[in-house]
Amino acid sequence: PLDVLTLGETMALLVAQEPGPLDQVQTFSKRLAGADSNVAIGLARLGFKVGWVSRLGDDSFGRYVRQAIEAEGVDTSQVEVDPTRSTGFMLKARSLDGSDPVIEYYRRNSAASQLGLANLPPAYALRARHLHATGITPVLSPAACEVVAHAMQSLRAAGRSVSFDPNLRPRLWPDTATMRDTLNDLARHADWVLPGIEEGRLLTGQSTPADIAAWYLDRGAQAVVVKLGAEGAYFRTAEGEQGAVPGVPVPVVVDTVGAGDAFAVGIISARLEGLSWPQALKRANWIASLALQVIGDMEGLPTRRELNEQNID
Ligand code: KDG
Repeated sequence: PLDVLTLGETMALLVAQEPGPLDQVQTFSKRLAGADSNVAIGLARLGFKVGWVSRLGDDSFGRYVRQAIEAEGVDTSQVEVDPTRSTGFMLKARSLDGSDPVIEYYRRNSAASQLGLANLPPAYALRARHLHATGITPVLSPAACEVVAHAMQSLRAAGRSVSFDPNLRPRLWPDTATMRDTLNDLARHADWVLPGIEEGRLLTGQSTPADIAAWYLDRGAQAVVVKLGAEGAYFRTAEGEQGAVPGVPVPVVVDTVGAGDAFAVGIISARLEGLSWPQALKRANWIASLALQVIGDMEGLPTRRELNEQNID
């Protein structure tokens, strides 16, 4: 059995070692990028059994991605190698003031863009007790969108819990309306919806965290957690419980990418352990604060031992 299932594209990430425009950068270091595998790795570090479903090219980036994810103890038995397509990669600039760094994608028509129903055998999916889906996988292609929708519906129908992080990547969508409608349709199949405040505003047209949460609760969510950046996070449940938990101060924000995934690791792990929503938000804020302090997208994610030493719940 698996605790958690994720599916989506993971790319090689080339992070600039010096500031400046990407075309001027001389030295990059190679890491991993991919919201779904970031969450998988974070949960595996906390001792959960996690499966990550994807497709990779038969190339050096593909072998690197697979090895790095396997080294974290994540199950990659359902990862398909496509000899006809490449593994995607992306470049990330060095931001010196804590603002979101400039990124450049090389992922169009990648091996992972062809993810589809064939990649997720029902027997494998049903081994999981929780599915975490992100709004990045559905933009890869209609077939990738279909497998995400199918996974969400079938696991929920089987009584498993489902979380959904909209993870807006506007430049990958044809237009805002398509992005909004597709992601809101998917969110209907989630128990827990985890938008950032700006994402929630764009997707729902509401402005306050409470109204954004109410909008998703009206459409079938059991709980909504709205990420408020440095202010922390707000939650509201279908039972009417609500609250806010302040953020964990960070001395210097080194890189914002991956903080939302780190936050999801905190929420999912805490809820699967039976902790309360306020405890889950507290853990999520702490893990997100670690992600903000490293240049990679997943290097900041803590081990179970580091979490225990924190004594946060
Ligand atoms: O959430 C972090 C991810 O966005 C990052 O690791 C790369 O998956 C990625 C993407 O598509 O931007």
